[in-house]
Amino acid sequence: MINLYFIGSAGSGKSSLTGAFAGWMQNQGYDAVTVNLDPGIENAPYVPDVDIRDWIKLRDIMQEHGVGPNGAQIIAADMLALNTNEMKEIIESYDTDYVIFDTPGQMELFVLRQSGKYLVDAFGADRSIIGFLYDPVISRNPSGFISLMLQAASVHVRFNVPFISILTKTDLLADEEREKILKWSTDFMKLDDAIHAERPTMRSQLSIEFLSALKSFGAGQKIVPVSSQYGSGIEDIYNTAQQIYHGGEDLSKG
Ligand SMILES: Nc1nc2c(ncn2[C@@H]2O[C@H](COP(=O)(O)OP(=O)(O)O)[C@@H](O)[C@H]2O)c(=O)[nH]1
Ligand SMILES: [Mg+2]
Repeated sequence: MINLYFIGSAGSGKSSLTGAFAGWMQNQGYDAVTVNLDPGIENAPYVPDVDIRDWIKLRDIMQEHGVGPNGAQIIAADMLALNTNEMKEIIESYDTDYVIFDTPGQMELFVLRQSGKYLVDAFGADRSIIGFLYDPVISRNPSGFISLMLQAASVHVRFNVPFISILTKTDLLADEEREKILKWSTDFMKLDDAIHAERPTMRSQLSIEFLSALKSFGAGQKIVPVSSQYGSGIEDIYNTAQQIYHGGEDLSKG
């Protein structure tokens, strides 16, 4: 069983990709279970098999603690850890190859607070993969792209499990734009050129060293381009995940 966590900034496409990935698995005859960890999810684009909202209700938290929606999100994030054992039991009652986790809308709630790390460890860090989502709108500019690389590096440091970088919603990008972003992810000279074109005053030596340091933290690996809307690239995520834990062997079809 592989635990696949989709993590990324608000609106980067985590929920959509969770639905698209589970749908793709089903179409291939593979088995996958979806877990929604976002108590604030609205109009979920899939029906979660396991849903944190069965344990944690934002409205109840707001009433009980006298806080607004943002405060409730923070309390809810901390409450994740309290429900881990029960969720784990339910998830393990499924006989499945993949458990796909849709994480809270606000990435830092899952990445920086204790409970996210606690949950990933409790569910088995040694069979986990993090899919880090690059939002295409932010990735368009070199400064936005580098900011996301920094976030990716911080997620990687925090969880310390194998990592897949994913560029989402590629149907919104022109072909050249998509290729440009993918190139930046592997060719730091190109990225350095681009950031200097955007920020002429930045010192070159500094940025090359900086980008190399990022690389050593797991950022700067090849990015997998996907579109949840058109189902493109989903198979590449699956193949990469299989490569990480099963040496590239396919699952048996059920
Ligand atoms: N065009 C397009 N829009 C997408 C795609 N994936 C997600 N979206 C849209 O992006 C917005 C945020 O997606 P969502 O999955 O809720 O992001 P989350 O906040 O990270 O869970 C929604 O309006 C989605 O319909 C995609 O592949 N293509
Ligand atoms: Mg979501």
